[in-house]
Amino acid sequence: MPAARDPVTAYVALGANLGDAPAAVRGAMQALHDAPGTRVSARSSLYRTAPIDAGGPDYVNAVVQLSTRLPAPGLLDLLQKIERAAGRERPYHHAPRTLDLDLLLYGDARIDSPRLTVPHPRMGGRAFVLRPLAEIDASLVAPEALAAVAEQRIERMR
Ligand code: PH2
Ligand code: MG
Ligand code: MG
Repeated sequence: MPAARDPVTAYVALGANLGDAPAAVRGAMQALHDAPGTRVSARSSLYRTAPIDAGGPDYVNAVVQLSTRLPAPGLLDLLQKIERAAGRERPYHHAPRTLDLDLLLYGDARIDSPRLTVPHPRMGGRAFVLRPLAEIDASLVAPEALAAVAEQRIERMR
């Protein structure tokens, strides 16, 4: 057993564009909440979004805020385990996927390892990340950043 550590606030982006995408995203939120040492402390709405730098159907995207006692690599292991349980395959880069879980922020950590880069290097240019993130915590997203992605198609689902 690793020593207990203080909880860290982390943010995870969820995405899916194969199969029942809303169910996959909601199921992943529940799996994160149920995982040992981790709970979901805030969740955004679900959004329908146009694929960016990728083909295939529209995505369903969302962001959750976590309170986690896992170290960042352990949290990444958990995200990949939940992706695999949802039937995730990786035939090629940016292929349509049943579930994608990306670690955006882990406290105020800066991580640059072969497995993991935090903050997520591409989050700044993506409306499908910035809009749901701003819904949870507007202080994390500059208005100029939102303005810069205003032309990307994104619609809150009801
Ligand atoms: N994920 C990608 C590439 N493009 N586009 C949208 N709209 N949503 C995504 O989650 C997404 C994407 C790679 O992970
Ligand atoms: Mg991704
Ligand atoms: Mg990913």
